[in-house]
Amino acid sequence: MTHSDRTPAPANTSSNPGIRSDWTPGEVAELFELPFNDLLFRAQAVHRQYFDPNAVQISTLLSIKTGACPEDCAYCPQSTRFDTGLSVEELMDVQAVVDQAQQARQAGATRFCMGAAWRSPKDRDMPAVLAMVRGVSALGMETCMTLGMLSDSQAEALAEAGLDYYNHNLDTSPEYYREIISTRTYDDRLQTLERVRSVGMKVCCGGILGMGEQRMDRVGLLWQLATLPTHPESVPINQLVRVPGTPLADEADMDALEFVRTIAVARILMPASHVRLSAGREEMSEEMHALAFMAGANSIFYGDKLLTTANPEENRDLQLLAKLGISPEPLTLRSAPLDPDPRFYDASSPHAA
Ligand code: SAM
Ligand code: DTB
Ligand code: SF4
Repeated sequence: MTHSDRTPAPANTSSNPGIRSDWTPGEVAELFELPFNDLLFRAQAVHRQYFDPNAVQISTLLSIKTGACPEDCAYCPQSTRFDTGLSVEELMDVQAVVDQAQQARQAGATRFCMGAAWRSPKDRDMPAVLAMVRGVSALGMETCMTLGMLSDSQAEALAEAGLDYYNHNLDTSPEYYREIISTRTYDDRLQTLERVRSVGMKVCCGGILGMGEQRMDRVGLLWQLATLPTHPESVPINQLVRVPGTPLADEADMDALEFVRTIAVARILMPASHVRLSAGREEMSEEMHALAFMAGANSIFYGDKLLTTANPEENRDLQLLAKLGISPEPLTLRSAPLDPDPRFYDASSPHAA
């Protein structure tokens, strides 16, 4: 199945009057400065215009190639430059990846996100990567990959194989980026995003909060995302997972309300995009999750592992979603319905908690 066989995601172009790509940095900063309740009220109103407020999209992650990455991203446990005690794993077997996707599908995920610790894929890796896309796609799941920078031909090959989403994060503002990564530039990232877009794949692009950046950097990141010609369909907002051995291991705690504010501003700026409450949930309370969903987050990574670090246990998430009356967002892009784990539905009954 290729892209053209799929029903498009919600309208998300600058031609849609509700969706703007001409935000100014001043407007973004003003949103951040609103009184908290006013900000959340606006975010909720926008959220309800575009989405079911009681549904979250469920994605599951798998690291298909782990560690020994030549890049120097200061947050990342997979860089070869930092001693994080991670065991290096070569590119996985195609069938093993498809088996993991099958399990994720059974557990209720509608999207399977495959990540590789590469600066960019080598052409010799592409046949296996493309086979993974086709294999996971054949299960009736949406596919996402994050493999680093792409050439034109790699982007074309992934689109041709039927990859739905490509994740490539801007991570932070252009100014603060220089403090975090030296081995590739912001412009390199924008160029890969442009390549992904030009071959017709959906874009998953967001950033990390809690890396010691200032509010103006959060403004800068969201402004970059919200002024892309077409907003990313998926906007992951990660809270830094502080991994011992990385340069950011001892960063101070991120202010929880500032994190929620950032989600709310993202929701207002990019109303038709899914905003994902991404890494860092293991350290977040139920109340923090509830505020983030109230602010407009409507996607999560589900499953007890992110790429290399921990994510909340499935049962804990099921209980929380049940308490909040939130259900998994059904996958509408496929003709074949998914049959997720019935625990999802048991758990989302009002009597389950
Ligand atoms: N190597 C590819 C790349 O960097 O483009 C793909 C994999 S990389 C691990 C994907 C994303 O994970 C990064 O862009 C970053 O936003 C996020 N990430 C990595 N380590 C993280 C951490 N410790 N805390 C939060 N997010 C993290
Ligand atoms: C994204 O924005 N967050 C995910 C996914 N895209 C690839 C990765 C989070 C990684 C957290 C650290 C780890 O588990 O290695
Ligand atoms: Fe490598 Fe990606 Fe980690 Fe950067 S974020 S060190 S590119 S795996």
